Amino acid sequence: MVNEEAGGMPDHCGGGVLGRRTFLQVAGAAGAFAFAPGAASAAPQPYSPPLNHEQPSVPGIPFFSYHSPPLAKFVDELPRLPLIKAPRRLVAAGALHRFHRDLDPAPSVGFGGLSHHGPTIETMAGEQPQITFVNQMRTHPMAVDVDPSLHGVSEMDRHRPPLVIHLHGAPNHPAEDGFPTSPFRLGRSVTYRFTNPPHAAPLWYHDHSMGTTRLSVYAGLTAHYHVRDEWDTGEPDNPLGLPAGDYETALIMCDKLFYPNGQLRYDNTPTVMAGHWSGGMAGDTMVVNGKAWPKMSVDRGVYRFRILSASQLNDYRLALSDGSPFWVIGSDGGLLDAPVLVSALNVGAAERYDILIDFSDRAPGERVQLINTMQISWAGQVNGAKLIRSVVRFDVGSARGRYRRIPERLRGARNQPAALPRRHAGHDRHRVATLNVTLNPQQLSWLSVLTMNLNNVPFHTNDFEHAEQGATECWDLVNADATMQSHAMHLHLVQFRVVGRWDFDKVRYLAENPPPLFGKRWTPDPKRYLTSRMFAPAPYEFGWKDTVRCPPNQVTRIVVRWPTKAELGFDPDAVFTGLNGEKLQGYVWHCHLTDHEDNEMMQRIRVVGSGGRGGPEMPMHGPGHHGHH
Ligand SMILES: [Cu+2]
Repeated sequence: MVNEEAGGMPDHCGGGVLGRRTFLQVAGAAGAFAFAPGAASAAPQPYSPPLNHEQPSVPGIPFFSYHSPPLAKFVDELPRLPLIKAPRRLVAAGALHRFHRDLDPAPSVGFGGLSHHGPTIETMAGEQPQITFVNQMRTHPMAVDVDPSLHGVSEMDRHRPPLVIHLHGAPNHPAEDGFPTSPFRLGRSVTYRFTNPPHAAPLWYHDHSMGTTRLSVYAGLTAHYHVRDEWDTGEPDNPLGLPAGDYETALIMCDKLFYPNGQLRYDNTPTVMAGHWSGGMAGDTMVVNGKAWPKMSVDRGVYRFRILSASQLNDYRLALSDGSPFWVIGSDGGLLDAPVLVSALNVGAAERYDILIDFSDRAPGERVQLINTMQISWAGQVNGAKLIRSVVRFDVGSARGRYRRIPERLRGARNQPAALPRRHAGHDRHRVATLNVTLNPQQLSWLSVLTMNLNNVPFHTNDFEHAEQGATECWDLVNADATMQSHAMHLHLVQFRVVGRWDFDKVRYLAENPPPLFGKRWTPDPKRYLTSRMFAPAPYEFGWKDTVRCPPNQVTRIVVRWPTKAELGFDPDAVFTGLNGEKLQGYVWHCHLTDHEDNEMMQRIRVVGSGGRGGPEMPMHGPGHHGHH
């Protein structure tokens, strides 16, 4: 089921040319998948995301990749990540963690006393929780995989791991957003006052240190941060009728690889020597909430699962093993207007989806799995890595659950939050960004010479993006990557909307617009190379998003409005002092495949006030610290 826009790509996005029609059609298409109020009798067809843009199957080199020791599935209970309201202080520290009953405890890192991941922070919309994060990490669990040839990485990172705290999806002050080149180490701390969004949303916090994010995220420094509001309260009597308490479960999914002794492993093939950036790590064991292939006992009722993919490379396509449908009720930035019935759900790295699964009609003793059917990335396949099918098994008990119905609507009705705005009212600027892999002559350490990048420029370019506060922009994210890799693009500070995707002729695009040497901006307009009509986003992508999947051979269009200083209550372009005394300015945007962001696929962006474009870059005499508190 693919929705197509009636026309091709419009000439430009200015003055609303992108088209009211586009958005209305898109919105109308979404309605077709949603429950119309009072139409409960007409059984809707579950939506299934199309398969034609996913990774192709390629022959791999058999026996070429390393494998974890064989592990029995579904022997460990799914751990419930503890909830914590308004913590004052969270320590990041190493600990031994057992990933499976039959594996020995292994070095790991976690927040707040957990040996892996961290507590789910529960906080209210509009609040500004102030939290002190302390770095007590000594030897990095993945010390052997630290690659000092990467930009921003040093030998010190092995035994004094850097830490950068980023609250993903929040409109934070730039000094409290976790600038990647501004880490703190053993014994030091930062105190951030986060800015919560104005409505309920499933955010998450994680390490964002330059060049080592993939290793620290893999080792455990990821956790949920759930913003609640007067409707999505998290209490059993919430006005939306959403499952709460024992019937609401946060999941963090990540495919991993283990040494026989239970230790986490990152070098998944002999082409990747430990200590050298690998391009992308594909595991062979699905770990959920820190346990390999766990099981969960469920009552016969409706459950809410808050899904976060902390995968480093692979996208997942989630489904139930018997094909029965489930509902998606929210995405990165909060709830959808109405539950979307699906038979499968694509989840890219760093994306969050909020889903409901109804076990009401199942017989006691029945078992059903949440499975993954997404073909793994090309690079992983070449190295012989295989798709991981099982995720978690649900064992249905005899008790009846507390929640027995799926809400018809989540927004726009009485005693509900306002419906999602249909679209931004116009577009002030059209921006093309290229996602590519390029030879980097300055980077001669094994595979990292294949630098992943945005716009053909490295992180430390002066030719980075400037957006204007209050401006609405449409971005065409052109996946020109010859390796057929799907990327997951993330913009800090904002929540955006997905407009749609086109197929394009990548070969001709590259041939007629050959990229110059790495370091020179390269953003050819893909308009002339489109080979399809616009595909509407999946109906579960219609809400607020901060991370978007950019499949291979496609142009993915998003629309983003940059907030103003007055709306934010602080200047998003304020010069601030990094933790090591350096003057900084701006935010970052990047691919959230952590191997990619660690090797240049990340850039700064400044969100300037009017007239700010000509202002000084990182002036030497800025204010010593920001003063919005
Ligand atoms: Cu990427």
